[in-house]
Amino acid sequence: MLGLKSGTPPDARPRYLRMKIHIDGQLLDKEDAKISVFDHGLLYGDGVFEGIRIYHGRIFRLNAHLKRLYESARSICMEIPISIEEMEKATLETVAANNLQDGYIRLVITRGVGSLGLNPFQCPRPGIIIIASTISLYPAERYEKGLNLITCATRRPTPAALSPQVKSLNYLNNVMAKIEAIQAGCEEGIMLNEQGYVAECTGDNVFVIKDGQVYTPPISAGGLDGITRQAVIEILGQLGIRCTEKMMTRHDLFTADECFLTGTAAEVIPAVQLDRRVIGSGKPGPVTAQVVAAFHELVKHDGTPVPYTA
Ligand code: PXG
Repeated sequence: MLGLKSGTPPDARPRYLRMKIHIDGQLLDKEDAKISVFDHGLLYGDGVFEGIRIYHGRIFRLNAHLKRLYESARSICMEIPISIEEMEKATLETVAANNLQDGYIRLVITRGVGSLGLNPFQCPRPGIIIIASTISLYPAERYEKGLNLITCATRRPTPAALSPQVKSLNYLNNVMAKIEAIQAGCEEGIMLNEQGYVAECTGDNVFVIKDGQVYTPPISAGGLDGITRQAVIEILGQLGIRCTEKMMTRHDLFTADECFLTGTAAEVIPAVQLDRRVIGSGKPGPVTAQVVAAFHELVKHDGTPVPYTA
């Protein structure tokens, strides 16, 4: 020891009440959940992840998240050492072990332990981490009044560098953009692609409403194919509101009647300013309110039930 004080005080709760974390097939107490400094997930951001919500005792669109996780892994030549069914079981067990009816699951698959050197083929086995906890991304007030956005100078990387569909452990591009937003006093930032078209936000997809119709950038603009985005497109269909994918510039946001963002952590949240310019009335609009209400209704029954634990 270098005489430094440890950052986290020991958990005073009895062992059975402590947060349990899944690592490589074992459920460990939070304090014991540790991985190697030689894991390439840490050394190179080499790995993939998913963020998933639990609402009212149901895991929202678990299968879609698992499919995306395995596709991200496949895209980076990483074979997850357990099947998708085993991953589903491990996820349900971790949620049950933490007695969560509402919360947030983080699945992390690292390249695994290797040597100092990029070569991923020297890492024999990917590491599996499942955290089931809670998340609150934006203050409650922002869901009432709407977010203020900026346009980030940091662009989404070209798909020729790395596919935006890979939810990799290297989120520095998004982190840099998030720093810009926060330093500008905003909560989220619009990210443009290399050509200057709107791709998405740092951790959310974006929708605008204009003359009663809804528009969102196509995935080919460089955003993640968001699972909340997909759910909202379905909701809009059920509400009889037309939703069109369209390449957009900042002009389309400045001139929109309403704007909202979607994401696992954010859910559906209104945005009322971009670059200090007011969008529409400057208040969350009626179409956004309808979508928010329908989304809250959807998450009550659309999901895999969490197994009961006494
Ligand atoms: N774009 C990006 C770049 C994302 O990372 C979304 C859009 C929305 O996709 P889903 O499938 O979640 O609707 C994401 C996902 C966080 C956090 O801590 C962000 C995400 C996931 C988990 C945590 O901000 N974003």
